[in-house]
Amino acid sequence: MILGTAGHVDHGKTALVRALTGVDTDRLAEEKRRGITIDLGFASLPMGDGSVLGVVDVPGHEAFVRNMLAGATGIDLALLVVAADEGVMPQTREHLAILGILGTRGGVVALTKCDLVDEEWLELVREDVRAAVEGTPLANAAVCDTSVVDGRGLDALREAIGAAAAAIPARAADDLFRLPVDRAFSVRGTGTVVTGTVWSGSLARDAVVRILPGGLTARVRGIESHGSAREAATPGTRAAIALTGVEVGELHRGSVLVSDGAWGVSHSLLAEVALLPDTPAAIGPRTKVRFHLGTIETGARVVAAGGTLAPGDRRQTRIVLDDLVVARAGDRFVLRSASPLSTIGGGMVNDPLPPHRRSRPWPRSATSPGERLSMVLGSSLARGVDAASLPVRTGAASGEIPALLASAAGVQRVGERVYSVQTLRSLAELAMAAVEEHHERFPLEPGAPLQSVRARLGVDTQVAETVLSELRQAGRLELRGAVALRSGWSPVLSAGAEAARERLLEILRSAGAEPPPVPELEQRCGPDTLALLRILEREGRVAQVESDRFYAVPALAALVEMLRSRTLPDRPYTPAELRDLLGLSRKYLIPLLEYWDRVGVTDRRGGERFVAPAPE
Ligand SMILES: Nc1nc2c(ncn2[C@@H]2O[C@H](COP(=O)(O)OP(=O)(O)OP(=O)(O)O)[C@@H](O)[C@H]2O)c(=O)[nH]1
Ligand SMILES: [Mg+2]
Repeated sequence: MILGTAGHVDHGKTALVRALTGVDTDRLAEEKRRGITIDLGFASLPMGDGSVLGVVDVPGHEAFVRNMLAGATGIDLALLVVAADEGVMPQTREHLAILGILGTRGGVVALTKCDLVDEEWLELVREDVRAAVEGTPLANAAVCDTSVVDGRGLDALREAIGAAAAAIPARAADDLFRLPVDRAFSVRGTGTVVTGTVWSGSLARDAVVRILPGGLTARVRGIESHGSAREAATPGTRAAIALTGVEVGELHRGSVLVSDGAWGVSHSLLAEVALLPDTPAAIGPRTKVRFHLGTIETGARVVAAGGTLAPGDRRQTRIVLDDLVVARAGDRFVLRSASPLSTIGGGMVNDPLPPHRRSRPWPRSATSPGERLSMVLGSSLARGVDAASLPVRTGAASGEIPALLASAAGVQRVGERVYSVQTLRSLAELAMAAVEEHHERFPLEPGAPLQSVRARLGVDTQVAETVLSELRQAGRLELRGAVALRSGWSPVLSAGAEAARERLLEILRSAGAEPPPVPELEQRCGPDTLALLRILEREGRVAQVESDRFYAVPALAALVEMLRSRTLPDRPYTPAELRDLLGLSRKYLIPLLEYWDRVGVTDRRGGERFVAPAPE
């Protein structure tokens, strides 16, 4: 669990951390010289129950709020410091607003420098503080009077911190690893080291990590937490991670270490944004703002549904970012104006990986993983969503995904992807429409070629197969070979077509061993000839011997009969011999022999053929 300080410059944050932990977190020469904190400082606070809190000490000076943000963003608990002699000051309020935007879940207020004021004054400051924390995450926080000069209140403060920590649920154990880097440096003999708060998941020694947004990979050479070597970095702890395979120059505050392929980077996010009520100006779609998420800081524009965002507004937006960012559904972020430099609002990520660069803002915010799942599936339509990306797209811990899918209504998994049942239903209707349309246009054909039905759906094969097989199971569709037809459908013959079919059969029957080719039949029986021949073929009344020649089945049978009666089964025959035996010209004989080879009546060996005996 991580405790982060907050409060106005010079109010005694660093002194208090030192009194509690023994660590002077102001380590920079410039910090020592100026007597203020500039960058983040880190310490460990052992608690009475044996646990250890990671402590992040932040600067209070208004010029360094961006550093404060990088530190405050991964914390569980806030330690708001208000100097008793000065009371609530501008950065007390700005930091409180930031804690609210970040959704910090609790904390403690320390009134510092109590040795400098009398009780009467102190009571006024307490009132002041109570009013300031109203409506913030510290509204119900304990308020402790302290002094690092006479040591008063430090034990009570420790206890209050312990009680606040106990009220906060631990982070999920089974989740995707993510660590936003807050420092990168190199250590002689060790190499590149980064530090940060483990936001989620665990990372083991020797694991391979990806460094986003660039996508470089590195191997974890060592892990340190609270000053000692560890086998793994665990969620909600501070960690220093030694990496091999990357130069220190390739990492910086804002880099994000991840260990799973599910994480992605994006130039835009869908998010709910709220502007603080007392922010000086509205922001339009072209207003440049600073965007802070984790330790990432970049320029951004906020495109809100319905136009300009006014102070106090809370709306659904698309955020367009200057740089690629790594985010997860449910992540909180802070928006600041570049000039004047101030915190103007912030919000929560709805979808970190919207399907299109110009995806529309969601109609409403979805705050639970289940609601986000249905929004994400709704906007992905027939593309579906990669199941592996669901922890990132919904914010649910990886360990919770099976239960999420099981409990979500209207969700269906197909292989590695997830679809809304509604999407699959409309695909099914599209498939039926394609089949119906084919029946309508080609009433003499047996059905729609499956290939064309699949192409019409325009989805990957596995989804198309699922849709078609569900239609089949529901008894709406029949699949016959390579065609699909509406169940119970059969070619519909008009009276004219019926007559043409009978005429065709009559012509082929009477032509016997030498039937006319299809083009000639078309001239005599009309343009539907081929379709009618196919119907006769399916009915078993004609057989196709070569591409444009069909035989009446009895005529073909008579030829086979003649072939068998005039040959011996164990002797090979040349085509010339067979021509004479059957009395056929070459033009008819050669295609017939090839046809008989295919159906097993004859067996070709070299240039000669054996005639197979009649089956029993
Ligand atoms: N008398 C008195 N002085 C204190 C107390 N706590 C801090 N100070 C003094 O207040 C000054 C500022 O303390 P810091 O701890 O550096 O303040 P900070 O809040 O960390 O300041 P920034 O990090 O720059 O925002 C120092 O000179 C401290 O010695 C206290 O309890 N009593
Ligand atoms: Mg300080």
